[in-house]
Amino acid sequence: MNDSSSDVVLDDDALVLDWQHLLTDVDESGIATITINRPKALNALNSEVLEELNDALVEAAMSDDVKVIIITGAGDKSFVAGADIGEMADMTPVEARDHALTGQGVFANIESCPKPVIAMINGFALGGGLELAMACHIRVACEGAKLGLPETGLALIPGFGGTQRLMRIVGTGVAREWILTADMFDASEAHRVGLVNRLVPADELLEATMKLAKTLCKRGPVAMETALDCIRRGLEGGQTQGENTEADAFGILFTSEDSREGMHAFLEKRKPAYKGC
Ligand code: DAK
Repeated sequence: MNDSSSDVVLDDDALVLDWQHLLTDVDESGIATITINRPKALNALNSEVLEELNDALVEAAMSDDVKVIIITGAGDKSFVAGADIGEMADMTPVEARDHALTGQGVFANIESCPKPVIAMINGFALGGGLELAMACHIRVACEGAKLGLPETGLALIPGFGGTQRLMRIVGTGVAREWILTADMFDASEAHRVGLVNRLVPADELLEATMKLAKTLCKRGPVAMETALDCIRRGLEGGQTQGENTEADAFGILFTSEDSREGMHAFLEKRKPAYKGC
């Protein structure tokens, strides 16, 4: 993962980052929540938000206190309504390419995060917002949320990895339809095509997402990191290469204390106590 700069304030023995556009929290179970907090612009992603999101992700990924990360948007209307159109409108081609590379880098960091990252989709997830959700490992959405890639309606294309991730998640047929039509789709349709993992009523979104996150907190952290890595590498190579990676990773996991603990706990009919090593 790439680190990037941010205003760091030293507060006794803890590192506290002074966010302009995010709210961050870590609860006692090890669930970190990163909330994009620009509700007046429906949490649209500008360069500053992208930089802070990257910093918050790096901080959560490196913290011993964090097991699972949730990304969501402030307010009850929008997850993220896209890249900030105002910021992009007058970009030069060079600036636009750099902007795309910046966003792609941040979202690649999310996808390669060693800890599970859940997108809690609480409303509009459009353009760069849906691209952000697709970079997360699991997506939970509330009924009534609207998802889509409206870029072709602006005579653009998705520029933060959307043309690549959507087809890998839902297949080329649905991806072409979503990208070419620029339509917004209801979360129930996104769930039907497999883009959304779990669909819940709006007033149960937080509870359902926390329940999922708590389940992941109980799993072996090294095993989850290894599984995520195998899946990601598998997406970039073929089946045979992927299975070789899996076999190597499976063997390496037998060097971990946690794998012995997991199997012995099963045999001894008790709950495992994982240390993350
Ligand atoms: N950017 C900037 N501001 C936005 C925004 C956005 N994406 N979405 C909403 N806002 C702002 C609105 O301008 C409005 O601001 P004020 O007028 O109050 O100052 C405020 O949020 C509330 O929005 P609305 O008044 O429009 O609210 P409505 O409920 O009427 O409509 C809506 C909600 C989500 C349907 C509508 O706001 C909307 O259509 N928003 C735009 C959605 C959209 O097109 N998203 C995709 C953006 S393009 C690339 C890199 C990245 C990308 C592409 C290329 N390269 C560099 C090559 C990605 C592109 C995108 O994501």
